[in-house]
Formats: sequence, C-alpha cells, structure tokens
Amino acid sequence: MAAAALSQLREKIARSQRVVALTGAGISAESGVPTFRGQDGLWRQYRAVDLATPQAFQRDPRLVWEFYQWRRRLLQPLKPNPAHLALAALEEAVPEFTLITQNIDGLHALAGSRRVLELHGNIWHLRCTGCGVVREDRRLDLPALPTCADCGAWLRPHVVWFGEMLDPEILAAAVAAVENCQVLLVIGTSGLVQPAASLGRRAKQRGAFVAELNLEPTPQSDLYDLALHGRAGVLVPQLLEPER
Ligand code: BV8
Ligand code: ZN
Repeated sequence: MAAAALSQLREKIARSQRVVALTGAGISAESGVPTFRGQDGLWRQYRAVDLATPQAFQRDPRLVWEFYQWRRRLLQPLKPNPAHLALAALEEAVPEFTLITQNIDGLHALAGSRRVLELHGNIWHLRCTGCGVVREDRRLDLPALPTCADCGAWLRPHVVWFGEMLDPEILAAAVAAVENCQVLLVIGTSGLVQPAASLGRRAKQRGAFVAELNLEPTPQSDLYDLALHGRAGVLVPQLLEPER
C-alpha cells in the first residue's frame, strides 16, 4: 500500500506547479527536538501549555524565561534532519513551493529552505514588550529576565503563545498558499492546535490533493486523500526519489 501511495504522491507532485508543506514538531523529532505530545513531550514535563501564555509571563516572567532558556540550550547544538533537507530540495524542484511551519526551532531555514512562513514565531528572535522591536539573539547566557537596551522594558521570546493572535500577514499568506496549491503535504503534526490545524481542511475544500506524512494516524487523517505512516526522516526524502 505504502509503495503505491508513495508513487501516486510523487506523481502528483511531479505534475504540480504549486506545492505547500505544513510541518509540526514531528519533523524535528529526529533532530532530537522533543515533540509536545510524545511520551518525552514538552507539555508533560513542563506543562508548556500553562507556560506558553501571556498570563504566565505576566505572573512569573522569570519562570517562563527559564522554560525558553532551557529549550534554547537544548536546541542550539541540534541539526536539521533528512526531512528538513528534503523539503529544502523540494523547494528547488517545484516551480512554486511554500513551507508553512508551526515549529519555532528555526531548523527549516538552517536546512536551506528560503520561503518559510513561521506561524508561531521563532525561539531565536526576541521582542521588546515596550517598543516592540524584534531582534535575532542566539545568546545562551541571557539574563534571567532580559530587558531592552533601548527602552528598558522586558524582552520576550518572539513566539505566539496560547490565547495570542498569529501575525495576521503570516496567517493570510499561509491561507492563500494552501487555498491555491495543487498538493499539500501535512508533515509531523497532531493537528490539534488552531488555527494551523484548519489549513489542511481549507486546502481540501479548494480541491488540493492533501497527503499526511506522520508517525501515526491523527484526528485529521481521514479528511485527507492519502496518509503515509512512518518517520519523516524516511518518508520525506522518498518524495524526491525518481519514479522507478
Ligand atoms: C489563537 C509556540 C485566537 C510557543 C505554539 C482555550 C483557551 C485558549 C485558547 C484556546 C482554547 N481552546 C482552543 C484554543 C485555541 C488555541 C488552541 O488551539 N489550543 C489547543 C491546545 C486546543 N490556539 C491558540 O491559542 C492560538 N491562537 O487561537 O488566537 C484567539 C485569541 C484569543 C483567545 C482565543 C483565541 C495560538 C496557538 C499557538 C500556540 N503556540 N507554539 C511554544 O512553542 O513555546 S503551539 C505548539 O504546539 C507548536 O508550535 C505546535 O503548533 C503545537 C504542537 O503541535 P504539533 O506541532 O502537532 O506537535 P505534537 O507534538 O502535538 O505532534 C507531533 C506529531 O508528530 C504527532 O502526531 C506525532 O505522531 C508525530 N511524530 C512524532 N515523531 C515523528 C512524527 N511524525 C513523523 N516523524 C517522526 N519522527
Ligand atoms: Zn524596547
């Protein structure tokens, strides 16, 4: 089954002008980044859903920063895996390719992907809560509560917390991409977090061929045309193999 499904998907991609990939934590798992809902999941150890909120930051900014400093230190030595690299290669092979990611680890850009829509921000970018300036800052020895050099206000990770709106321009670009694509690849996401999780259905409603590549079935699997189960590091590179 998988072999037939894979060659059908390769065929669809080969015949398409506009292809979109939507990725989640599962694509970074083989790089060593803990997913959110796996047994070693971030949510479990740190109740991240309680820490990744504006309320938590207002209540205890040092605790929230401790959580992000821990993740930054964990992420720093990690490298893109074959799935990230394959998507960077797919961008070169497809006339119009758009990568939409829920991940904040920056591994897609590190793998060479150029057009990346980071729906939930980027852990290596800091934003001033006062003057709003956003800067890339990869230092691992930040103060427990970093402040803005210009205005002295607290800095925060430039990521989207639960209960916060996504950047309207980035979300609009993602919606436009999925509503105009011929093939959407949904890779390594449990499809539970909104509004990212609604992008797959939007593509389907507009007639795209939607394939889910994931370790296990998700609540969205039967919504899609095709579901390939396995590790992203194995499945995604196979999309590039020439038809035998
Ligand atoms: C919004 C950045 C409008 C931060 C993230 C109640 C209260 C408040 C809000 C809500 C609520 N109910 C619903 C909501 C809306 C909420 C939401 O969806 N909540 C969920 C939990 C129900 N959404 C929001 O709040 C969004 N904003 O709605 O604004 C609004 C405004 C005001 C009030 C209300 C609404 C903002 C959501 C963004 C949150 N920020 N990240 C940080 O990371 O610190 S979300 C974070 O979790 C990630 O970015 C990612 O998006 C998500 C994790 O999901 P996945 O990526 O899918 O990862 P997961 O571990 O779940 O799954 C991994 C999959 O990979 C698994 O299926 C696994 O099988 C597979 N896998 C594992 N290994 C591999 C693999 N596959 C292949 N190969 C492998 N090797
Ligand atoms: Zn400032």
